Amino acid sequence: MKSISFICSLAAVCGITLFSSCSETETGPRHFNIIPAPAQSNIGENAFALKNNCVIAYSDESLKSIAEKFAEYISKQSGLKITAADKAQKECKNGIFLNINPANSELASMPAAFGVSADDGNPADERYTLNIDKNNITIEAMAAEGIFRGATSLLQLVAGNSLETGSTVYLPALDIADNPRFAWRGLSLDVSRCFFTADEVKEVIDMLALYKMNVLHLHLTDNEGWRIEIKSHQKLTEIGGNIENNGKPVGFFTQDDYREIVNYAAERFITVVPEIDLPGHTKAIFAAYPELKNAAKMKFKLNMSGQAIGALDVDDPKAMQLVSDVVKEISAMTPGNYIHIGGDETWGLSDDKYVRFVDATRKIVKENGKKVVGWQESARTNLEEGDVMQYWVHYKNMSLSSGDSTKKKKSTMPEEIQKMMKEAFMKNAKDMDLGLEKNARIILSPSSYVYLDFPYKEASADSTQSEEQKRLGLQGYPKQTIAEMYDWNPDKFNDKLNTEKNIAGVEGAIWCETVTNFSDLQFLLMPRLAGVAEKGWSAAENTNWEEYKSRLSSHSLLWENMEWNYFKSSLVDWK
Ligand code: TNX
Repeated sequence: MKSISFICSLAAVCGITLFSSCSETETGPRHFNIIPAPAQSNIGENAFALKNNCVIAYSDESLKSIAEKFAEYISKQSGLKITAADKAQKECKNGIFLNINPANSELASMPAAFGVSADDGNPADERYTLNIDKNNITIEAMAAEGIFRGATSLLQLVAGNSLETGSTVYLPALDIADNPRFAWRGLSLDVSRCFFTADEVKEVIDMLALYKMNVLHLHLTDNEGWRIEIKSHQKLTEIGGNIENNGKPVGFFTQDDYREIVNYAAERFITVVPEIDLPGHTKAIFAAYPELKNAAKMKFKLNMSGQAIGALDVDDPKAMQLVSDVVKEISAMTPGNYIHIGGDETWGLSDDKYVRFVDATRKIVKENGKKVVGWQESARTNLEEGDVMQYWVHYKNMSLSSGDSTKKKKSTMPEEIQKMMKEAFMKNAKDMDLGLEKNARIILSPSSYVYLDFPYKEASADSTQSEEQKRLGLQGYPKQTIAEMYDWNPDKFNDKLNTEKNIAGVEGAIWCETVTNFSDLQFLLMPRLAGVAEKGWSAAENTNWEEYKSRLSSHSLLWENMEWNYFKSSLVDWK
């Protein structure tokens, strides 16, 4: 970029709305609102005027579908008519040009992303440059994936700068060079505690794509329901997929539905990681196949939402045959490299049976040509080179008193359950070290920061949301503001973690015990999902709450346009 105004660059970096003083040519606010924060961004003095009939041209046939998608998204967001066309750059005057350039040296010299790629792709493919000047917009990348990420940044800018839909949108002149910090940036979606249709899951994929996330971890099975068709064991869904669940939606994905979801995600450069949660969280399996042995023993009832006592028995050949058949079918319909085998919260199961079960399941997954992810408890088993564990129990929230972090209130939990939980937490405290000793790669999902089922603490700016706010989120967790949940740094999270060696990536999770429909889900996802995405993509020095919340303020325009429900946190000055 020829002339860069320092004040304007600073404003851009700080996410401040720029007024016409930065522009000699055009008036109107020019808002810099890209989330996650780009690695490098400079804002110039001019503006690009996006008008009706602007063309998105592409250099390569492989970009056609991306150009068409973004022509549609940008049209919808701005109210302008934007079209895609196969044109050379020189024919593309006053337009948007998408260009694959494997020889781009600026892109080639960017720092490599840390962590693990869920599809064994090259994380460098996500890098892009976005240049906006008075005459043209150019997005360049080494692969189609980077073009998609860059076009996503452009879409956000259009949304943030569309004051009135249908009129010219002035975009700030910009030079952006961007690349992800972590290769694995995901969301775990619980479709068991509340079932969502394939179309609803596709909308969640749209949300992930909007924030440059690249993994959809589908929590397909749990006590409340088995949600994926397994042809060799039809009762898993016929019975296990239709268990009455307090009047909430039940059902399951056929294998065709699942493939449709996987393909929709792939078109947006998102990999689906399916989770079959074993050997605990298996009440739905026992409902379908009561003849299977239950290896969990407990002298008392576990009356906790989402939890149950019951575990498949590694010494029951029928159970292990079922595991083997399930893994085989899931592996065959999953193009990504990872299968998540669960392994969390096996209440009442002996350590010996737990270890042998997880080891056996891991072996089955590998025999099917896939790699393994397990929740952090799986660190207690015989992890092997290349295994991934997902760290989730974060002590900041580990008060046993329900709904209160201050510990002033006495717990309402029966004493034996409190004892059981306490023992579990003591073991959980050692999981990270165990995983590190065994050289596991670690997905960071610390509950206090990325569990999106924590109830919101601050008031909503919209008083009609008070009922939703009271009802949604697990009451056992302390309430957290969106600022508190944004306040962490994956690099500094644990002294023993070496970013380069140990971290696989960052993943948020949404658990649906309190969720009753898709609108409830959206309410818990937005706005916090954007913050999780930023921690996964952006370098820590580019993530600062005050500046982030200014960028976030115009994202309501995107969500409203998509008709997504969101929590109107009073901490943000929503546009
Ligand atoms: C813990 S996170 C669980 C889930 C619950 C969730 C509620 C994990 C591996 N297990 O079964 O739904 O807490 O936040």
